[in-house]
Amino acid sequence: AEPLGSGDLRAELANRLERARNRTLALTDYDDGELVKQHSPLMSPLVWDLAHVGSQEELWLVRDVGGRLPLRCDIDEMYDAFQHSRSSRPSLPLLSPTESRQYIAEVRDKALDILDRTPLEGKPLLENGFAFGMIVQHEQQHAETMLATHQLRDGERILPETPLPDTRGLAELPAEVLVPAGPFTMGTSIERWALDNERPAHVLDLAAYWIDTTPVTNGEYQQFMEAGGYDNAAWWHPDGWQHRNETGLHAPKYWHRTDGNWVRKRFGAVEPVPADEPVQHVCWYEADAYARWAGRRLPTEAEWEKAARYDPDSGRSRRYPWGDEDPAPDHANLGGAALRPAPAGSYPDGASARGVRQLIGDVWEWVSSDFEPYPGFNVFPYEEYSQVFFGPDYKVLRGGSWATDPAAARATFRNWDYPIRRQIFAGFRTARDASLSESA
Ligand code: AVJ
Ligand code: FE
Repeated sequence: AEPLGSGDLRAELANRLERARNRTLALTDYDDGELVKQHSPLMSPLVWDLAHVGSQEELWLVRDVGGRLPLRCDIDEMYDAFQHSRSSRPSLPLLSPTESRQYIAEVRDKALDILDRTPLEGKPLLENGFAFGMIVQHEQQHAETMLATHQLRDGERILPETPLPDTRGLAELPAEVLVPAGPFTMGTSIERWALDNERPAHVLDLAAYWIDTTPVTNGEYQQFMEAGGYDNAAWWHPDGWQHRNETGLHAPKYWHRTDGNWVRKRFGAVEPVPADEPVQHVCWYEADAYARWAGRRLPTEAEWEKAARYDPDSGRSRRYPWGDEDPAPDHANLGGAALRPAPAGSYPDGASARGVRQLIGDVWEWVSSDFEPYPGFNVFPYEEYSQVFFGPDYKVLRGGSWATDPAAARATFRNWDYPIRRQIFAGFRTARDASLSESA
C-alpha cells in the first residue's frame, strides 16, 4: 500500500487539474491584442483570468497546503478580485500573456509536486483532496467566465464548435411534472468537494408543486414577446420594470431583428433563433416577467433542488438527477465544447426520478430565491467565496450551463448573480402550486 493514502484520488486530481488547464489555455490561445483588450466593462480582460487562476492556485495549494515560499507575492494584490473591479482591471500593470502562461505553469509544477507529497486527510482542507478539488472548480468557473467574455467580444467566430448528438427521441413529453408534498434533504454534508454554500444537509418540508419538464425555449419566450410581454408592467417586478424602462429591454441579449425575423449572435456568428432551444441570456427580471405572463412563477431554490434530487422510492436525495454517478456525455450537455444549449427534451438518460429533464447543463436556471446561507452554514475555507455575497442583492441560479465543466456542476451546486445580469448562460423554467386535490 502506498504510505500517503489514495493513489487513485491523487491521479484523479492531477487529471482534473490538467483538464482545467487545457481548457484555460485553449480559451486564451489568441494573440496578445485579444487577450489584453477589454471586451466589455462587465468582464476582465482574458489575460487577467489567465493569471488569476494561477494566483489562486499559488495562494491555496503552494502557500497554504504546501507551506512553500511565495513565487510572486508582488502580484497578489493585482489578481485579488476584491481589490479591483472588473472594469478597472485593464489599467493595471498586468502580467503579459507570455508572462502569465509562464507564471501559471510554474505554479502548477509546484502544485503537482505538493499533490504527490501531501497526505489527503487529517485536516478539512486536505480531506479527500478538498483544496485541490476547490482549485479545479475555481479554474473551471473562470473558464465559463472566459466563455462569457468570448461571447461579448466583437468580430468573427474564433472558437471551435463541437456539434451535439440529437438525443431527443420521439417521445411526447408532458409540459410539467408534479412533485408531491413532503420532506426532502437539501444541501449536502457528504459531497467531497461541495463548496461551503452547499452545506450542510438539512431537511425541508415542501408543499406539492408542478415544475416544467424542460427549460423555457426560445419559441415559448417569443410568444411572450409577441404578446407584448415587455410592454406590460403587470408582469414585471417593480425594480424590473424600472430597469426595463432605463435600459430599453425588449429581447434577450444578443438578439436582433433582420427583415422581421429574430436572429442572434453566438460567438461571432449570426443565425436564426432556434425555436426549440432553451432561451439564454435573459436576466432574472425577464424570467420572472415571463413566468407571471404564463400564469406561473419561478420555482424556489428548494423546489428546484427537490425536483432534481428527490428519489421517491428511497426517500433520499441524489447527487444528480439521474443518480449518484458523475456526469457522462449522455446525461447532460456540459463542458463548453457545444457553444450552445441542446434542444429542449434532450437527454432522457439525464432525467430526474420524476422525469424532469435538463436540470444539469444547457442553461443556468434562475430561481425565485435570494442567495442566503443554509441553516448551520460555516465559512470554508474563505469568506470571499460565498459569505460576502449572501443577502437580497443576489438571485440564485442552479444546474450549470453547457459552458460549465462537470467538476463544477451538481444538483447541490449554487451560483448567484445580480437580477439584471444577462451575459451569463442563464435561462429558467417555471413552476406553480399544486391544488389540494392534486397534492394528495
Ligand atoms: C460562483 C460564479 C459567482 O465568478 O464570481 C470565481 C465564482 N469565485 N472566483 C464568480 C468565483 C471566485 C463566482 N461565481
Ligand atoms: Fe476567481
